[in-house]
Amino acid sequence: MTERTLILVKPDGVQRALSGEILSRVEAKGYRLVAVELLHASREVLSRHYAEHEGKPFYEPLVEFMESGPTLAIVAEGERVIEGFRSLAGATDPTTAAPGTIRGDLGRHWPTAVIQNLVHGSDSPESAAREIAIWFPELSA
Ligand code: IDP
Ligand code: MG
Repeated sequence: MTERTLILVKPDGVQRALSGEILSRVEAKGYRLVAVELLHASREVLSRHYAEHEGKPFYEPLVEFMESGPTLAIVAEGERVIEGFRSLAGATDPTTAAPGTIRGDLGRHWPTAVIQNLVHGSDSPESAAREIAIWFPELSA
């Protein structure tokens, strides 16, 4: 069954000019781009997007980092794209993320309170539907 996922190239990825490289990996894997938009996320959008992390020690640094510059928001489509993109992205910690993944090949640790790891990808069909409605309400109407 075809599904959709929300992918974000976070501000570190946009700032490092890796948007094209990351989009290219999504396309090269065979997924279809449904929507792509460069935007500066508001705190309102970010607090909804990261609601599950509210109260954690890295929550405020995470939201501040995501507010610090433009993000490339993407909806991609294909069979099993949700787990497929999580696999392309690699583990949360970029230092130990497997080589061959976006985080493993392009990411590293920086001296910041939040882990900067270039991308976000929805982790389940429920998260994908919820997150697409936050970032691209026009696609969920
Ligand atoms: P994920 O992005 O791999 O799904 P989550 O656990 O959902 O990881 O965390 C969301 C984001 O919050 C991560 O991508 C990373 O930027 C940041 N983060 C997660 N855990 C930590 C931590 O322990 N310290 C600092 N930042 C973290
Ligand atoms: Mg997550």
